[in-house]
Amino acid sequence: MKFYRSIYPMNRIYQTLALISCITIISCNQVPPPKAVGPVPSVRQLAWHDMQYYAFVHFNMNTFTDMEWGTGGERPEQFDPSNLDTRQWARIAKAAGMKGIILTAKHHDGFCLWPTKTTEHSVKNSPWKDGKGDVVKDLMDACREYDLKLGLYLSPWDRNNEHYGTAKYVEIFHEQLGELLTNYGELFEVWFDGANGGHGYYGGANETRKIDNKTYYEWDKTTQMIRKLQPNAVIFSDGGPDIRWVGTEEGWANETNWSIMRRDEIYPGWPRYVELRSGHEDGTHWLPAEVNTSIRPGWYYHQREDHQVKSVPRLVRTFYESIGRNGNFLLNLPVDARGLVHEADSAHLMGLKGQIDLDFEHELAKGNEVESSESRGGIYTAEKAIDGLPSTYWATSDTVTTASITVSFKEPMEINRLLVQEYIPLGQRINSFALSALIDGQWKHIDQQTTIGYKRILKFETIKAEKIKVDILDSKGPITIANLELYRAPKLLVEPDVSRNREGLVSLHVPDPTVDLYYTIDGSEPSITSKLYTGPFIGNAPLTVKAIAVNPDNGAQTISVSKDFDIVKKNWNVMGLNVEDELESLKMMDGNPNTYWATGKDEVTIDLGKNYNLVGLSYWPIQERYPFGIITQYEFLTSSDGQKWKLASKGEFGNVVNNRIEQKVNFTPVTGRYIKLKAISKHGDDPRISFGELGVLTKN
Ligand code: FUL
Repeated sequence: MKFYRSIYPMNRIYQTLALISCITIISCNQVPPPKAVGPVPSVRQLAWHDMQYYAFVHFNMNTFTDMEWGTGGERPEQFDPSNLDTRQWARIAKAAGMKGIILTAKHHDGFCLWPTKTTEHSVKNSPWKDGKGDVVKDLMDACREYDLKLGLYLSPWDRNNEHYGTAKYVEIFHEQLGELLTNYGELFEVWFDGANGGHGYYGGANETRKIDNKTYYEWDKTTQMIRKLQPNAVIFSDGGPDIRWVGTEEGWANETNWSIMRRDEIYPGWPRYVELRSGHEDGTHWLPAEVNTSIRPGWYYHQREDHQVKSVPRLVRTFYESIGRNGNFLLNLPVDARGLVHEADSAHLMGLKGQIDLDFEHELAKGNEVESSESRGGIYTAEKAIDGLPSTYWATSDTVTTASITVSFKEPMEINRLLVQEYIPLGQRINSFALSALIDGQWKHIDQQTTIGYKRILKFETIKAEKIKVDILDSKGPITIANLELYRAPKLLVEPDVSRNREGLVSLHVPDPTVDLYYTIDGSEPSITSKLYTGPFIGNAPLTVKAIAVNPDNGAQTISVSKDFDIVKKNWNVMGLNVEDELESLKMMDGNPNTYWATGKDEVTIDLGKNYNLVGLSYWPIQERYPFGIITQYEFLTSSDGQKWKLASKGEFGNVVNNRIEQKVNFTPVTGRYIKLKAISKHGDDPRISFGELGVLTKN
């Protein structure tokens, strides 16, 4: 009894507490959420936003014909991968942190990667798996195994089909779409390319056919089919209806990027594609941007681009300029003729993953004190912005469109990234915001930007802040912030690039200028006791530069890179040119193989300025996306007086077209002041010969 009595009052307390909390919950819930502002995303669009990063795979007939746009006149027998393994694609995509794969089921040349009933131009007539294969099905199975979503690219333009341009082809196109929508499980995205009409094989007609992209394909019908057969799939095209192209294939969105557009003006077909980069602030439809780019210069695999896979720093930049600017990142992997993602591509992908994982390893805002200048109360308090849950959010009162949110740290905190997300189920509202920090008791302005949307990431120099404040300066309605995260990313540590210009100035370069660089020029291995790089230095004589990059924060360092330079080209002069051409010709002697010079003659003669003991030559082929005039067989002559010539070397630059790296040839030493490189044969139909860079070797 005593016991009963003693707990009785406790029971009363619990009851009262329960009542209070009930009232609180009820009253909290009575604070209504803000109303939507402008267009809002559909459920399928919301799911797509969460995809963030996924792979494009361009693999089809072009992989075997070494083309980007096949004519349509190819034969199914040409499709013959030696070792096609879609599980390898999926394994790599998964390991890279991607959430899905979109495959070119049919590209403009019309070849179908699945055994369609609609045409003979498909895998069923190829030697691959004796015509019994189905690449789309294989990829569907691989995606299931690796828990990835599948999307399909179906080119409306078909340069193979004889009926292209007539109503019959549109029926065929719809039938192909129907097959893809029905037989391959759930799709997350259907991708319609914008390129349309023009010259093609068209069943042997070899002519130009033009169609009206707005009306010809009966887009209403394709949309209805997709909605019916794949209700969760978003539809991509230049202008929607669900997802838009970002208006460039270089891999970036504008800093200002609205997920809304005046869609009825732009869909279908849209000539003013530059506006796709930012969207429309007064958009009428939710139409977010997908940033598609390739990991190589081309969409399809070309062996000649094996050394041009985008570097990890370049990919990291693309990540920040797509996902960090309110876009999804669709990164293309050109699968090669074996049917595999190339080793170089996979290595760079993992490099990107490694760096992004490091950049976002420790979130620093959560668990700290947070306050806002205003909140609508209820469940919409500032805490909700840093609770790590995207479904809860801080929101202001209906009339408040300017407000700030401040995170205070117990100890000053090093920070260099802000990640912020609006609660987009209620629309995208913010069109101006600023970031400031309390450093040593003083408020300091860090950055001011425009839109946020689903996700915005700001990068800035590392600061040590007592507080961080985000000021929303302008919003189209009450503010909603679902997420505010802070990070301290480590420095981007990659090996330095070493170059020397025509004047003999040696430069070291890394993407992060706050990293320290150390170098040697005596052949020894560099370390942190070697010379610290403070700017370009003179390296006139032949020399070897070795360099490392070191993170001053933690002493981490890269492996060393080593670069040999021979004599300086300052006094070199291409003979027999007018002044204008002379200036242009410097591009073959500027130390930069990415600039080129081309000449209509089949040889080039250079005065080196004085006699040298020559032991070899070096030739960088042109690095342009569409190369021409690469010398494949050569003769190299030397002379002391420019009159009498001696043949120093002749031969072939083997595989130089496919693998456009520097060609170095040694020969029996000879003294000479004049050199002549003759093209005995060259690549391509262009009458010119081209040079990325030409050099001589004076030491072995
Ligand atoms: C472009 C196409 O023409 C390219 O070949 C590639 O498929 C790219 C993704 O879209 O418009």
